[in-house]
Amino acid sequence: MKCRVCGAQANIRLPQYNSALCAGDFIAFFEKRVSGTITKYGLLSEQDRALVAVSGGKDSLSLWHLLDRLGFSADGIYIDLGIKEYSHISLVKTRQMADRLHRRLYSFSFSEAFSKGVKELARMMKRPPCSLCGTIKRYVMNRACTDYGYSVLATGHNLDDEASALLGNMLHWKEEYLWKKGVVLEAERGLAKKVKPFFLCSEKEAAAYALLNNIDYIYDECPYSLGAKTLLYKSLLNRVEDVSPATKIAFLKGYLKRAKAEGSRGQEQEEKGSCSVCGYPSYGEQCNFCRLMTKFGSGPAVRFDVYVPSEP
Ligand code: Q46
Ligand code: ZN
Repeated sequence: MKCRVCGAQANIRLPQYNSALCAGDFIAFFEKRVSGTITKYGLLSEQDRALVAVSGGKDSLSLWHLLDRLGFSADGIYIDLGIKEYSHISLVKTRQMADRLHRRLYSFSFSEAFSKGVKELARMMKRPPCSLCGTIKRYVMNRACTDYGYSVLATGHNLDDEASALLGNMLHWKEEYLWKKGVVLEAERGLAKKVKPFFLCSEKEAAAYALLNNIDYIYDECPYSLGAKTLLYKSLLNRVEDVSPATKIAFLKGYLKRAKAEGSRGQEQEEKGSCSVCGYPSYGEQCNFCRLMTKFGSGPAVRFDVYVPSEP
């Protein structure tokens, strides 16, 4: 198998592009694709200050590294869920990347804020861990953007994450979520712009990029991640992809075209009011986060630890 660009021994096969590439040409190809997504969908400009949501996994650390390579000014935000060994290793990996890039890393700790990890807090609040975690993470990451003056929050969601979530929403006709997936969610009252530069890049590509750039990431996923259904949808899509390469990309690109026509965000904005506590957009009198905090018994005291790597 030869590299399609230089003819040397290829290191990675990319059937979805009918191609195979050596390490150097794959890195260049991957960076160009992400750069193309950023330009095409208007994700970032040179004036933006971005915050990358980093978990210590391959996608988010590759994204942080890649944005830095492309010359974007990007710091990191890490949420410590208080899951013993997993959270400890994740924090070490994210700090390593902050050191490598000489970038700031903000972190928010469940244990410090609530004296409990995500599992214990979820049990106390009688909520599934991921639902509670999602509410808190969304609020906290946005707060980090607004408190420290970042215009964009970038996440490492990849093609496989997005395609499986979309398939799940379609199979169950979850109309309320169906048209809300996208490469970009524009800023609105108090909410920072959110972007997904890896939207059209597969999990395998992100893993190869991490490996070829010696990015040290945590292999384990969050223990609450990947419910049985998400795993099933991912494996079904992979089986289709094996027989018919590029199906996943076509699925998401087709979706993006239709979602644009739906223009769901505009409608949604008109229907939403403001949270009486924090002022963020909310369907009810209080937003999900503030309701949670009221139930927890304290106000939304959100504090960040700021890690500043020493100069090179
Ligand atoms: S929601 Fe659930 Fe994730 Fe939170 S508890 Fe882990 S898996 S981290 S994306
Ligand atoms: Zn609120």
